[in-house]
Amino acid sequence: NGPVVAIVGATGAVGTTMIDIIDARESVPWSEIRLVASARSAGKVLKVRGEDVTVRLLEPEVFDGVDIALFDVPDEISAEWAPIAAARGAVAVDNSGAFRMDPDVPLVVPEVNADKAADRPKGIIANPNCTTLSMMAAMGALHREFGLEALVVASYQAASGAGQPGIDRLQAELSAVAGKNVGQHGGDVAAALAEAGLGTDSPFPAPLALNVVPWAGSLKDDGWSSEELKVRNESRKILGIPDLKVSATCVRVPVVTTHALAVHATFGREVTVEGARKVLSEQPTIVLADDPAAGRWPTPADVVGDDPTWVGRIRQALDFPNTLELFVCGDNLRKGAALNTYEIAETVAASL
Ligand code: 2RA
Repeated sequence: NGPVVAIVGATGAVGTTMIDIIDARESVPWSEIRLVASARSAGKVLKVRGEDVTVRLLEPEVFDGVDIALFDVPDEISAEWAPIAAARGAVAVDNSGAFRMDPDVPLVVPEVNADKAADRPKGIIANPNCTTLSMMAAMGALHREFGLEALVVASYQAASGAGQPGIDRLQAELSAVAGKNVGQHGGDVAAALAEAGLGTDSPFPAPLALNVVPWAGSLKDDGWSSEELKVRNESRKILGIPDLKVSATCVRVPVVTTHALAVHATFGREVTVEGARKVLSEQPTIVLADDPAAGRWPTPADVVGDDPTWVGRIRQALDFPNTLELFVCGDNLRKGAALNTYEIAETVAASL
């Protein structure tokens, strides 16, 4: 009989993507897939691999008999409940920010550092933030070959990074501006949203429809956003380069799902575009879409719903030695969240 897996937060944007991923797998190792959520969603019935599963309430006893518990819930819920699951004998794989930088919690991207999943003194494994994660398969592969030294990143982050409320808000804003003469002189997006009854109680700090917003997360010291610091700190931990130079600017764009990143990556060894293309084309979880003459490059619209990370626009920086420019797109709900969490669970299950 296989291990028992629990999905905590099964009814959220990431939880439901997790169920889609499980449904699409040819086979799964689990003898039971337990769905868990807060009182608001407990009792709902969801289909998993063709069978009705009733969502159970998040309470300590729900982890009895569970081997691996996947958490797709806000930081404060994970902070409280992942240790409870671990104390009841489960390996907790957590997709929140609660444990990512804890030195006793590995931060795992299976293509890059699967070996770290075995060293989990707290019984907890963390899944990276979706923005960092979107470039990790590519950066890990290039680092192994060319020795990464510095990253300068600008993100183009989708609304679903803010969960279902982010998706709902962007869709409502798009409906409010559709067909209206706004976004040019004399047409004010904010006024159109107000006219449509959309208040300022948005997951985003400015209108997102017809706009780009240079902010994601919360305010940290010296004007940095929490999201930008996550890109720096998590990249260092995952790649195992404590002194990696990283500078990020995180931007929200009116895309529903799939984060994109423009990456300026400097290496310690000589790197060529052809060499990078060869390395990336050999990775099973990367799609190389890099033929500008044919108009082939990654866009979120191509990548949404896809498991691999797509990479293109690979150029040798003209004024920076051993430096490449790349454009990377990854579905933030799949590889950026649910898929990577599930792949960690598969890695752990294989070792039980
Ligand atoms: C965002 N990266 O896009 C965050 C979510 N984890 O908002």
